[in-house]
Amino acid sequence: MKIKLVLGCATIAFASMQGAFAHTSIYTTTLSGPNEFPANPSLGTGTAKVTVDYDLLTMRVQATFSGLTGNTTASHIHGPIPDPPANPLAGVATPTPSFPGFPLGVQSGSYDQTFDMTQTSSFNPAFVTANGGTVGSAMNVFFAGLDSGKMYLNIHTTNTPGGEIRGFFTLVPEPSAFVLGAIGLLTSVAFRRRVPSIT
Ligand SMILES: [Cu+2]
Repeated sequence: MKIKLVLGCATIAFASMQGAFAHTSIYTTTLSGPNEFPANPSLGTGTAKVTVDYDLLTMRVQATFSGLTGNTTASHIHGPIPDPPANPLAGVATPTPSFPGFPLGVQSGSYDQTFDMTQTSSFNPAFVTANGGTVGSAMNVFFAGLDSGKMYLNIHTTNTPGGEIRGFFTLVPEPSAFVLGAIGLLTSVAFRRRVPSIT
């Protein structure tokens, strides 16, 4: 009876840990000139992070950049690039001409905005048209592109109109179900040892 109760607690703990991790995915990248196609010698650098909440269907975009040689004219996420990528280039997927509120006319700055991915306004209309014609189909293509490393954030500037720095997003690995399961099992063993043997 007591063992069953303890295992039940461990199971609940395991389930809640899974819940805390399961529905948000984080993708990160480093932005640079050599990452562009064609590569350029800019010494500008930056980082970008995308957090997708698959329950709320939101996407938070965070970026910082500095050292650009030109002033920013636009930034957005492009993709997905073709497979295999003869040319690792693709059209703009997010709002055009630039992310709303992205700092323009500067050589350094930062950005943080969350998009409701169920809204047409979160996409380039041409991207929706080219990917099934609905927000739902476009969203699926976008998220699949993130998962397969085919989406990149690009920052365009006055002296490099095609893009001065960019980077492809890659998924940040989560604690695996195996690790979480092992934690749950160890927890249940630890609890069982403390149960006094009065039966
Ligand atoms: Cu662009």
